[in-house]
Amino acid sequence: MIVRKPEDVTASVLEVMERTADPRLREIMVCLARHLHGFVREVNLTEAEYRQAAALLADLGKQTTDTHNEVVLMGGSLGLSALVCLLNNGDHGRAETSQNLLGPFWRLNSPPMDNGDSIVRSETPGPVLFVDARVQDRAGAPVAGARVDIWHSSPVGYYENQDETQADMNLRGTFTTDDDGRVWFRTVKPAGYPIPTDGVVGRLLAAQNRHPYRPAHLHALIYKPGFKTLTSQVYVDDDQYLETDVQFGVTRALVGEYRRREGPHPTAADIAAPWYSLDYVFTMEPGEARLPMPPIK
Ligand code: MBD
Ligand code: FE
Repeated sequence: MIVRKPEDVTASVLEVMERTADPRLREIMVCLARHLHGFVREVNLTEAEYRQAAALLADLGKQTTDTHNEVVLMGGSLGLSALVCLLNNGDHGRAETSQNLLGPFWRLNSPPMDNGDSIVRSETPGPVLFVDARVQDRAGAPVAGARVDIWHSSPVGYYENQDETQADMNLRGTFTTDDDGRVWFRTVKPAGYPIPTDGVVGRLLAAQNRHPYRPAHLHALIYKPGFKTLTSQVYVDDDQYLETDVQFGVTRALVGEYRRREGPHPTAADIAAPWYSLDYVFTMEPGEARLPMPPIK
């Protein structure tokens, strides 16, 4: 089509998108073209702004490495990962779900552990936390023999791979549920975590006067054939950033009750008060047991 007016561009792009061979890709490309063209019209995008947008997308790519993904961070900072998660789980957003964001710090080969073990592998100052978790199916029946891969930041807010003072795989470990669907272990209480702000995402946060914090959380990746692999996080209920998570990940169902204990620990005399305990129930949904691509090595 030889273009005579702006509407002609949109019409001829849509016509081309309609020729996409794969039906799902066709649906996506037609809708994407419609929204992108509509967006440019609605905000009256200028030529300078269009060039800036292109440079920004290129920067997102350039700032992404084997150990850092600026694109994923931006998706989270725009709430896209949270939205995609909720629309694809818990009966398409109609029911509560334990599913949540994977985040950028899951690693392969987290060490296998026995129930009762500690995942503190090098001196990590901070309040002791005992976690007792149960994995159930939608009917409430225990899921036995599930692999529960746990990882979290330290009490000062760094993941092991970002912090030279922590041993390799500190605050990471994989447990197996017993016949009652339970795993239990000892660790330290995680702290809120500031996402990196030295890239494009940092510029966005600065422009909007946003803090870079995620509320403190404990990650779990739960795997058992016959269930959809459960990517979950349990947020700390006394965290000041629960309402303003920079990645929009906090749901009601995932705020855990981290109970603060002032008295001595019943069995371990070496544990200083306050220490914490967390009891939490994860619910697995039917679906495919498939591990994600590790975001880092
Ligand atoms: C994190 O620790 C995290 O869990 C997510 C989802 C995004 C950035 C950092
Ligand atoms: Fe995290």
